Amino acid sequence: MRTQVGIVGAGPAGLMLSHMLHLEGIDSVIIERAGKEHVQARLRAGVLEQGTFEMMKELGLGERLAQRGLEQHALDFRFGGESHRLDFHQASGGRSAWVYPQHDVVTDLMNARTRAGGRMFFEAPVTRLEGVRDGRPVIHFEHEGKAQRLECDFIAGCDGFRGVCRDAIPADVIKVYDRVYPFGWLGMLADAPAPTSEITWGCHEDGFAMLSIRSPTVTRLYLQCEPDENPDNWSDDRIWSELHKRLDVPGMPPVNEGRITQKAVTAMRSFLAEPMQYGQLFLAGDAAHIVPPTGAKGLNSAMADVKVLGLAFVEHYKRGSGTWLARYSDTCLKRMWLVQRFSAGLCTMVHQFPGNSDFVRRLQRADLEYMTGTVPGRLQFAENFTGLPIGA
Ligand code: FAS
Ligand code: PHB
Repeated sequence: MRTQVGIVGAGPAGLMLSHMLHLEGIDSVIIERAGKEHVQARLRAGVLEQGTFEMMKELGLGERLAQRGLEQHALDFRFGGESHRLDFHQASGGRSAWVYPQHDVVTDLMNARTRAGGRMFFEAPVTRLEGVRDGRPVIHFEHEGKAQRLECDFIAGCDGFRGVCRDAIPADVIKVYDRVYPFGWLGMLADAPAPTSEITWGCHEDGFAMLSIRSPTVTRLYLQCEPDENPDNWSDDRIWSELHKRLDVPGMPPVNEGRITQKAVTAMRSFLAEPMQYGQLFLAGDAAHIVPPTGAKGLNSAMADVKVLGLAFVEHYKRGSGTWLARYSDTCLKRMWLVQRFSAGLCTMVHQFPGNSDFVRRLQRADLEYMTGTVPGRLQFAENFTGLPIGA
């Protein structure tokens, strides 16, 4: 079997890249180890940057987004017993964010690839890559009990943090940067309408909390917890009690309670691998980087990588130039370090770290007051939250 671009992974990065290439007449094959239903059902990110929203519309994926996406103009930070609304739409000169769950993005992309007859193999784990430096890359995978191989011009490693593609970069070439945080997020879905139309953060001395939105009747809720927390330790009563304590403030409608339909703990990590390319192998998305979900940058950074990589493949195949491919890693890393900076900075600002001194807690409060209460503070948050420019 042969294709121009072999793609490992059918998450948002792999699917979006395949869709972009198809629109430009470039052939690709996606190889995914999980089943199609499992990939589509995974609950993850919930917020699209302005650039991701525009990318989906430009690439013909905007129909359901227009119907179901909830445009966001501000975040409500709760600290000191008060609401501090940060209008990032006004501060950024009109840029927005959209609540549109990742599983809806994946569904839109999966439907588009299926309609276009895209070649996708599911329940097909990639076992190894061969020849990424000699100009004849091969992806080895298993499918329906048989060993298979895909010959290609290039390999896009879109196989997430626990994939195999990053390991194809030799240890004396790759450098990884890693920080694991001493807390996690207990994430929940509840059948309860959000009390206001805006995502709300609780920056409380007992720990962080967030109320986000998935639909007019479903809220996405998060509570800072131990990194290895067992969700079963959290009864519904304990969950609602902590959410009210960390989020409710006088003068604002309290959190609405409802049936909790999903509960899971997400670890918090900052990770980045350099370089993001090696020979004919190009890493995109979580295969190259992980950010704490605080800044809603995981999905959006994957899309930013894919936009750069897709345009670079178009330049190669349609204009015969390899300039952008050669610069892919540098282009993505320049933006990704700024995304790491924003995500890690927010995460450090709003969470309670074990052993935090009173001095550090007071600095956190000063950071929050500067970010929400000054023009430069609001502008810096707004530029990052709605999405930094994506370099070509
Ligand atoms: P993905 O991990 O989505 O996709 C990689 C794909 O590769 C998977 O389908 C996997 O099965 C496949 N794969 C792996 N190894 C393979 C192999 N050997 N062979 C074939 N296929 C293989 N981001 C936010 O912005 N906000 C959030 O609130 C948020 N919450 C998250 C919660 C959780 C529990 C997790 C894990 C992540 C969360 N993220 C969040 C980050 C998340 O959205 C990622 O950034 C996003 O899925 C990245 O997309 P991909 O790079 O495509 O990687
Ligand atoms: C989410 O809805 O998952 C979400 C919203 C805002 C954030 C992070 C995550 O800053």
